[in-house]
Amino acid sequence: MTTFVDRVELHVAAGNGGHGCASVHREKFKPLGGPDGGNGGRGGDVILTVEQSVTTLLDYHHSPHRKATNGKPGEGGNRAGKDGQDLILPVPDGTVVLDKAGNVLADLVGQGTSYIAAQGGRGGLGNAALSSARRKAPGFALLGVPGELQDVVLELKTVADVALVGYPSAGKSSLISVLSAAKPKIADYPFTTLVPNLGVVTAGSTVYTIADVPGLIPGASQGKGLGLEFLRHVERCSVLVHVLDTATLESDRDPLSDLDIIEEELRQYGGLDNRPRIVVLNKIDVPDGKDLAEMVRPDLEARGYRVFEVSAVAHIGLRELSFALGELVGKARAAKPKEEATRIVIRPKAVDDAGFTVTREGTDAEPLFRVRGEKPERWVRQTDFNNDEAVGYLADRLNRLGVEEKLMKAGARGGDGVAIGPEENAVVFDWEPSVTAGAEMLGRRGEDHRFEAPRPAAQRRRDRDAERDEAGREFDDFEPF
Ligand SMILES: Nc1nc2c(ncn2[C@@H]2O[C@H](COP(=O)(O)OP(=O)(O)OP(=O)(O)O)[C@@H](O)[C@H]2O)c(=O)[nH]1
Ligand SMILES: [Mg+2]
Repeated sequence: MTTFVDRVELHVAAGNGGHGCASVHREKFKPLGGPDGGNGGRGGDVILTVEQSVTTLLDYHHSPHRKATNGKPGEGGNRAGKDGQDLILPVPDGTVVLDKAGNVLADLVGQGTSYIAAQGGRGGLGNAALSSARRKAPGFALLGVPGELQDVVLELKTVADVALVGYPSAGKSSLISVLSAAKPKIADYPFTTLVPNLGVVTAGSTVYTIADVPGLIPGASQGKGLGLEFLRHVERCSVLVHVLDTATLESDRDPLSDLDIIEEELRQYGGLDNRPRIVVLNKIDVPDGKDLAEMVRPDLEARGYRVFEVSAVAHIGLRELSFALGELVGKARAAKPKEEATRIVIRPKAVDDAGFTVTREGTDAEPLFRVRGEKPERWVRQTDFNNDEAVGYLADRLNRLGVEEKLMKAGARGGDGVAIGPEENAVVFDWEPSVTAGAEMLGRRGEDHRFEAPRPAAQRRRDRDAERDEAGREFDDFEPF
C-alpha cells in the first residue's frame, strides 16, 4: 500500500572536493621542469528542484540518505580532476525546506525552483596553480574541501487554488470528483479522506486546482479527529470553500452551527483570515436538505457569504459554482505579484565571507585564542599538515588576511594556543608569530628557494610588482569554483 507522506527528514551529503596534485614536469634534458600538478575537481552539490510530475515525498521516506559524487583529484601534466556530479533531487511543488529546529530555509513553489541543500567542497589547487613569482616550484598542493553534510526536513504543503473544508461526510470528496477528473474515495462514514485529494478544474478559460482536507470536527485544534495537521495543505490556497451538509442525520447539527465550529477551528489554526470564503450548501437533492438550505440561506448571506446550493450526487448547481470559483481564483492570481518561473533560492551565509573573529578563551595561565571565519576555517581544511611547505603556505595566507595581527592585538603571545574552527572541530596549534611588533612581514616560510637565481634589476622589479598584485588579491581568486 502506498502511504501519503507529507513530512520527511532528509540527510544529504555534498561531494568532497578532489585534492590538488603536487607534481613536477619531467623531460629529458630538462630535469627541473615547472610544477605541473593539476587542480582537484569540485564536489557535486545536492539540489532540491520542484518537478511537477512528483507528487509525494515518499521516495525520501524510503531512502532518506542522499549523496552527491566527489570531485576527482588533480593529476600531473596539468590534468585537472573531474568535477563531481550534482545530485538533483526532484520534489513536489509546494515543498517547504526546514532545518531541524523548524526554521524555514526555502519554500519551493513553481516548476524548476531549486534550493542547494548541501554545497559541494572546492577542489584543492594543484602546485601548478600555486606557483607564483616568489614560489616557483611549490612542493605541495591544497587538499579538497569536504562537502557539506546537512539534515533538512521537507514538508509538503499542497499548492491548490481552492480548498474545501467542512465536517466529515459533508461531501467534499464528492464535490472534487464531480468538478474535476480526480477520483477520490467517497463513503458514508466519517474520515473517509485521510490525506488531501487534489483535482484540476476547467471553468471556461480558467484552469485551477482544488483540494480537500480530511474532515474537521469540534476540538480539531486540540487534536480531535485527525486534528489540524492537514490544514497546512490549505495554507497556500487563495479561496476557501465551506462545504456544509444540509442532510445530516445528527440532531445537534445544522449548517449554521457547523460553519461556526469550522470557522473557530480555522481561527485556532491561524493565518487563514484573509482568504475569501464562499459557502456551499450540499445535498439539496434530499428534500429536507433543500428546505434547510432555503431556510439558512438568508442568514448566511446576511453574514456576507456568497451561497451556492448544490448536489454533488445529482449534479445540481455545479457549473455555476465552478465558474464562480474560477472568477475568484482569477482575481487572486491577478492580485499576486508575478513570480518568475524559476527561482533559485540561495542559502544565507552563516558566516561573513570576508571577515573572521578572534576571541580569547581558556584561563589566564593557559589562554586559548579562537579564530572563526569562513576563510581561515576552509584554509585549514585545505592544508596537508604532513607537509611543512603546505603548513607554511597556510601561515602566509592567515597572515595576509590579518589573523596574526588580530591575534597580537587580542594579546596572544608566542606559545599560546590558537584554535581555528568551532569547538567540536578545530585545529589547535601553538602560535609562532611570524610578524614582528611592527606588523612587518618577514620572509615567507616554507618557500622553495632553489630557483632563486640572481635576478637582474628589471626582473626584480617585475617580480616585485607581481608579488604586490598577488598580495593585494585573495588567493582564492585563483580557485575554480
Ligand atoms: N444525497 C447526497 N449524498 C451525498 C452528496 N454528496 C455526498 N454525498 C454522500 O455523502 C457521503 C460522504 O461523502 P464524501 O464525499 O466522502 O464526504 P467527505 O466530506 O469527503 O467526508 P470525509 O472524507 O470523511 O471528510 C457519501 O456517502 C456520499 O455519497 C449529495 O450531494 N447528495
Ligand atoms: Mg472525503
